[in-house]
Amino acid sequence: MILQPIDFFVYAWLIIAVLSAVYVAHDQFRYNPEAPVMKWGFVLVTLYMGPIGLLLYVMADKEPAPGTHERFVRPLWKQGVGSTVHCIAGDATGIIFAAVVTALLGFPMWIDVIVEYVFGFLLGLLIFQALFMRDMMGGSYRENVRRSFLPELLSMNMMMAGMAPVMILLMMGRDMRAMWPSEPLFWFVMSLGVTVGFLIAYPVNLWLVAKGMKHGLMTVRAPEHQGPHDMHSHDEQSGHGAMAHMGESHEDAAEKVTRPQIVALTGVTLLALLAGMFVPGAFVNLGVRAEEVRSSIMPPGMITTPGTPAEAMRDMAAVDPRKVDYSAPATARGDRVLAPRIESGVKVFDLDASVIRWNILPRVQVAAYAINRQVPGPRLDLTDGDHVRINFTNHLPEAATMHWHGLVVPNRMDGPGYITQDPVPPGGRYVYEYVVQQAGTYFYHSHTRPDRQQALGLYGALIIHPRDSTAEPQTNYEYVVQLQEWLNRDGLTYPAMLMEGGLPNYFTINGKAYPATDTLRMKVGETMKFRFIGTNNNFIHPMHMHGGPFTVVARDGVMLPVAGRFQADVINVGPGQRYDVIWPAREPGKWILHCHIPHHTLNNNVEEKGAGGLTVLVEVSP
Ligand SMILES: [Cu+2]
Repeated sequence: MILQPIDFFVYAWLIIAVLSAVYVAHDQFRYNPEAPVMKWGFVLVTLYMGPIGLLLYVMADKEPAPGTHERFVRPLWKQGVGSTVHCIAGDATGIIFAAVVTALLGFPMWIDVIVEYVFGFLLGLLIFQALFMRDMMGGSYRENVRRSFLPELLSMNMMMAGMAPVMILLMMGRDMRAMWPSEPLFWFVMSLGVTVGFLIAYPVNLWLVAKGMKHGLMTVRAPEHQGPHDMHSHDEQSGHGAMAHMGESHEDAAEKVTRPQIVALTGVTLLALLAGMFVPGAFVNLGVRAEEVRSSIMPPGMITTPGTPAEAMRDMAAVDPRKVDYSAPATARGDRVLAPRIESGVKVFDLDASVIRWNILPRVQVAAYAINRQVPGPRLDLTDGDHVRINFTNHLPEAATMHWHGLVVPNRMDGPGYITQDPVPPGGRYVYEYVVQQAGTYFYHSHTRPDRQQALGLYGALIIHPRDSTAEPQTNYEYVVQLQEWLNRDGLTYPAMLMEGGLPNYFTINGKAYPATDTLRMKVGETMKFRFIGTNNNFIHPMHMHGGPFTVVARDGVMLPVAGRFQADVINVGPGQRYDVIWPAREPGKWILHCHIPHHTLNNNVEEKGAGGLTVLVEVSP
């Protein structure tokens, strides 16, 4: 599934890698007179490095015309390529195998890199060098292990010095899918890591080949091409035997490898290795385990440091689009009144949380945490004294609870997760039951990680009428205003929060941004009660009405005594606050209700039809 624009490139790269490897395998085994171990080396390296591996093969090893391989592969740079290919094939196979296993076993990243190094080194040394090369080198297996140890160490150190930082920094960057082996991005990052490891290991291999300490490319021809010789005998221009001829080297003292050279080179490669493995730890948290963050994509601009725990990453991560289980029609509205079932005098409501696709504008979809497949969740229209039972079912990918904001309820019905109850796990259910003892404007919302869950849409209105309906001020109309901030970028929805990278770019009233918000219609002389609810998480929204002041008649569900009511044309609605205001239509025309933070009346910083976001149009006719 394509979640990010980069995914197109990732899939293309992986397909090209497989096709390239198939071509190289076909060509090597069918036509190219290369030693079997090198044939395998090129196939694996092409699988890991994709088009780069293919390029190396055709430039350095593929016989251009029959009988020319011996001459073609002679240049030192090609021998260096061969040596590096051979090293990388073994090392990278071990590293990738270890990376998959350590991810699945749930090791933290810092253990991953150590296990990867050990596996890569051992596979390179014991299998690819000592075992596969024994035929070429002659001698016993043990002898070959001893002889290969130093070249393998130097080469592997440099390989890992290049590969480790690429793996660590890309895996633990914004898109943590790269940490999990079932994600294509994991394989793409591995591919980039191997490619960088190849480049870093190349100079050392070049030197090792020049000094005759490692193999380069070889030519092995079938007996009919080779005449009476044994298949394993080397052409004198190729294979190990060729080393002595390379670079017109002579067996003189100036060309001999010295102990100081070996010591200095070993030291530098070890330093490079340690730097590659542990310097990235200055930037990312190497204590994170892949399974903790396996599908997290962090918002652009989120600050992660070595001290950022996996839980913080999950908290700010995008909703995984693969978890969406319903797409609401673009025209669907939230805040629908939910009719209760009456069971023995109890009003029973079913609230079901799940991940949905929701249009906040005709062309802008968010992935929302929704109740009963709408944003905001359904409105519960209650009356003071009602006995209610609410069956809360959680189909979200994380545990959740419901809280009845402002209501007096038994403590175990209050909803704060881990405080008054265990959070309801995915697939779980909890029954909230209480008798309503208040009247006014209230709301419900998630109280488990509300900074994430409520920001993604887990809230809805509780409108509670007094037993005596004449006890509240009467108006011609009522309109509930539920606010929300959204962060939606490149098709991914993140919970908007006041953190670096978490700032919202869309704003909605009742789940829609202007111009998709409702248009209210009234006549001059009629009155409208707006019930503002601070269902949003982050900002105080100064809600402003054009066309003259309104009268504030209630705050936080509590009716103000007549003497305490006041007129205003801006009311600051903070998170959790409610205000009931009554506005009389005085003049005909188009009057707008909007937040007075101008950024909140834009859609991703774009003005549409004169406004955006937190704006509602009131059309007053004469
Ligand atoms: Cu605002």
